[in-house]
Amino acid sequence: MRHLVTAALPYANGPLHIGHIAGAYLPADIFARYLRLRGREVLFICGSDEHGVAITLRAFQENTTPQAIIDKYHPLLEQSLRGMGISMDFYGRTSDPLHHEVSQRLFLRLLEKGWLEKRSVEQFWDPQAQTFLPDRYIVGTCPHCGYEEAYGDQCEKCGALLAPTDLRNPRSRLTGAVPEKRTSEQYYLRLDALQPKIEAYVRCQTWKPNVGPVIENWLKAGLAPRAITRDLSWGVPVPLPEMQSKVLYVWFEAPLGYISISQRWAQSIGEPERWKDFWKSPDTHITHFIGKDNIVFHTIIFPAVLMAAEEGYTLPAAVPANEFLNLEGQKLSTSRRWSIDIHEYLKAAPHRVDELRFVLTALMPQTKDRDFTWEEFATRINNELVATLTNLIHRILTLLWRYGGEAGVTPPDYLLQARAEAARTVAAKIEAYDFSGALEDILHLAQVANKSLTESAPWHKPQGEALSIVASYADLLAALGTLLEPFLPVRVAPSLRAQIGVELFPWERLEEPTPLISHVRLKDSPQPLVVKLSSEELQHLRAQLFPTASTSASSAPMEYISIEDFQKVQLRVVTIRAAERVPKADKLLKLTIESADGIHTVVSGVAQHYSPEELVGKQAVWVANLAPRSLRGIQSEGMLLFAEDREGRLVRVAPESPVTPGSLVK
Ligand code: B3M
Ligand code: ZN
Repeated sequence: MRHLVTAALPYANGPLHIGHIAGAYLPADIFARYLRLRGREVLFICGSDEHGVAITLRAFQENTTPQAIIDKYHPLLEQSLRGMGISMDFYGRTSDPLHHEVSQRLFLRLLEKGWLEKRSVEQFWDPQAQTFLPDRYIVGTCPHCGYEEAYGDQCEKCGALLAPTDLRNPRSRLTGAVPEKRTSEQYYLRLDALQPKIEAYVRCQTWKPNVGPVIENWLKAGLAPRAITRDLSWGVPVPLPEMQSKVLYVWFEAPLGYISISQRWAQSIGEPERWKDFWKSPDTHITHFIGKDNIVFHTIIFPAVLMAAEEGYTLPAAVPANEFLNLEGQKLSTSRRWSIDIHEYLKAAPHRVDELRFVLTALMPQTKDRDFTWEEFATRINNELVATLTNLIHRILTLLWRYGGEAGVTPPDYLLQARAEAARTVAAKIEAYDFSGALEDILHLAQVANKSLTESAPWHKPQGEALSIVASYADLLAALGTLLEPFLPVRVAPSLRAQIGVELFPWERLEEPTPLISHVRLKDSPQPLVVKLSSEELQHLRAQLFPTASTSASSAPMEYISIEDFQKVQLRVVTIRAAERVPKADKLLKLTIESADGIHTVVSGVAQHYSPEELVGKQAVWVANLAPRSLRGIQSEGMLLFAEDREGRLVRVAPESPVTPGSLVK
């Protein structure tokens, strides 16, 4: 069995964040690495998705060209993925002329086969920008769930696929103008006519529990013809003379990128026909790793296109979509700058890549949305990765070194059985796309070994006996050097193998309860594989990377409020008369302030930025009518305003020159 593994082609309009990695790239990488260790033939590809309105929108907002945007992000995306240890065999891009050629050819093929139909459609026109608005440029209220920021092609809240005409109160994302309807001609893919083929395909696959129902809902509703051309200038041009100002819909051509990128890979290894082994062969198993918002495109539309072409394309065998990872309780968003970007993490913590992989695997949103918090980042590293796993390894290595560093290895049967059993369950879970479960099984194996080592207490034995007890655990270390490779391949697994002088083993060997090695010799004194994250290091990372959700200077559409909304907030300048720390709360200061009507108490979370002395006698802006609340048992009235910069530093906001306490800010 041959495998093609793909991970969603990231839009080249912004950086990758932790949610992307946990959603698609890390599971794809674990899967591909595991298959290689199994001895399977694997091609793992990815590449930048360089078309689509997200990119044109970004260019419009930054007053630049789509080309400049993709040329900036394409290399950044690849570097971020490689930096995270994502082991793609090839990383391509959809602006590649070869990709244009493949997409245009498929379009013409579908036209020739009668699966496309030209329709004259009413489309939205932005009177202010003087342009047709692609579906995604229009926002409005979702008719299904009432979400007010739904896009014209899909509601990101409930997942419903939409047409812009479905939206209530539509408005242009470019200018905010109310769009007008105008007529334009587009090609439609006859998904309605393809439905029986799609159903036959869908019904003979097994889908993950969070994927199957999504597909079924679609089919139950009945598939409708879907426009696959757009009035846009950026994209793959429609290869027809009468449609020169139009391009192929990005969701028509981007998945074809999997094919064109495979072709580029084949060329790059000097075997230009090799891509056919993967795309024109029933012996190839294709797995697409994606996020949940991409399900319909990969399970219905893309297979429909492949089937409609009638050219013997291999169809996707599995689409193990993940749900979303949130950050500290909020949806990750590049435009709102609520995100931890991978290129920044790699800069801030270049030696802690496996640690991030570990935490993102543990928190992988496999069946439901999960939440990343910095707190948990630290506890998972310290209490699981280090305390359970790498400390055990280090403990064994250190004892081995202490007792002589070299010995024959004769592992007891129960350890061999435990390791073989773990290798089998880890494999089964990876094959079922349960990557966090697989990682837990490895941790469990470490716990078992830890307990047995403690019980056998070699430190109470004479040196010779102690050495042979400890050496018997070297088999487990040799196994971990391979078991950990899919999960922690950047530093941890290779360093473990180097320290005990072993190579990777074929996965099958791990599943047999027979010794992997008969002898072990340490060349050097052992080095810890991972060191705990101190609270200072955590704080430092947080300060460098912790996002500050911002609405200004971002590319998110501004949400306007009325002057009446603003006037509800009563802002006053006050003078800080006294300040003290709040016991046992290292972030809080208790401030006594003077306003027009007398003295008030405010608790402020600024103790890490200001000492009490620095604030006494100073003026600040106070939100006077914020409902009082109790913080650490102190009744806090209102709130003082501080500006927060990119590094998370808080700076007091005050009038340019002193004013009478209680003066209104308006
Ligand atoms: N460019 C990624 C996204 O929706 C989208 C995937 C394409 S896969 C062919 O964020
Ligand atoms: Zn909705």
